[in-house]
Amino acid sequence: MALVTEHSRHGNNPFRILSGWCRHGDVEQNVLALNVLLLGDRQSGRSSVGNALIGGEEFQTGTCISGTSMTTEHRLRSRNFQRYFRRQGAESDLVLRVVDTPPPMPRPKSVHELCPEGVHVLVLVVRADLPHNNTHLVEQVETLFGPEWRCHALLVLTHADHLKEAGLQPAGYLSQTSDWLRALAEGVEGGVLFLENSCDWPSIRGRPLRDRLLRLSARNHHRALTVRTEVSL
Ligand SMILES: Nc1nc2c(ncn2[C@@H]2O[C@H](COP(=O)(O)OP(=O)(O)O)[C@@H](O)[C@H]2O)c(=O)[nH]1
Ligand SMILES: [Mg+2]
Repeated sequence: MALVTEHSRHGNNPFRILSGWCRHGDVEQNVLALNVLLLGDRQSGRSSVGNALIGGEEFQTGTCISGTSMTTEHRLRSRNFQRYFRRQGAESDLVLRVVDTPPPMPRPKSVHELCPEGVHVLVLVVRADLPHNNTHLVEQVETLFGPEWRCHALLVLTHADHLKEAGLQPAGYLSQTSDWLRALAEGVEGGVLFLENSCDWPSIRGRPLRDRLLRLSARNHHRALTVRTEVSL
C-alpha cells in the first residue's frame, strides 16, 4: 500500500488518517503518534529502555568511561508499529517517537525542539539494584513539566535480573525499597514495570512497555504535556 495524503490533523490531536491506495482500491489508515521522553540518571538504563520501546538497537548503550555518559546529546528515534491496536473498530498504527536524554536532566529547549507538540508519556528510569540513586528526579521532573507530570509518567525499574539473583520478588522489593522510590512508584499514574537486560531484550521485553504506555496515554485522551522552556536545571 502507498500512503500518500494526510487529511486529518489539528491542534494537539496526535491522531491522523493517512489515505492511500493498494491494488484492492482506496484505503485509509489511522495513525497515532506519541512522543515519549526517557528520564533518569546516567547508567540507569535509559538508552536500553529506549531500545526496548523501539524494538531495536537504535540508542547507544554501555558503561560510561571516566564519568562520561554514552548519551551526551538528545536523540530522537521513531518507529511505526503497523496495525498495533484497534480504535473505534478500526486498526491503527502506533508511531513511537522516543527521545533519549543526556544526564542528569534534559535541556527544556531541546525537548521543545524535538517535540514541539509536547510529550505524551514520561518514562522515568531507575536502577532497581541501586534505589538510593537520583532522589532529585521527582523535583527535577516537576520543575520541567509542572504538577501534572504524574498523570503522564510511568516508572521503569531496570536491572531486575539482580533482584532475581538476590531472590527478591517485585512486590516484596517495593515494600522494602527506599521511601522516595516507593512514593514515586505509588504516585505515577502509569505504574511500575520491572525490566531486565536478558537475551530476548530488546524486541520482546518492549511489548509490555509499549502496551502500558499506550494505555496511559489513552487515559489522558492522548493529551500532551508541554515542557517549561523558561526553567533551567
Ligand atoms: N544487568 C543489566 N544490565 C543492564 C540493564 N539495563 C541496562 N543495562 C546495562 O547498563 C549499562 C548502562 O545502560 P544504558 O542503557 O547505556 O544506560 P543510560 O546511561 O541510562 O542510557 C549498559 O551496559 C547496559 O547494557 C538491566 O536491566 N540489567
Ligand atoms: Mg544513554
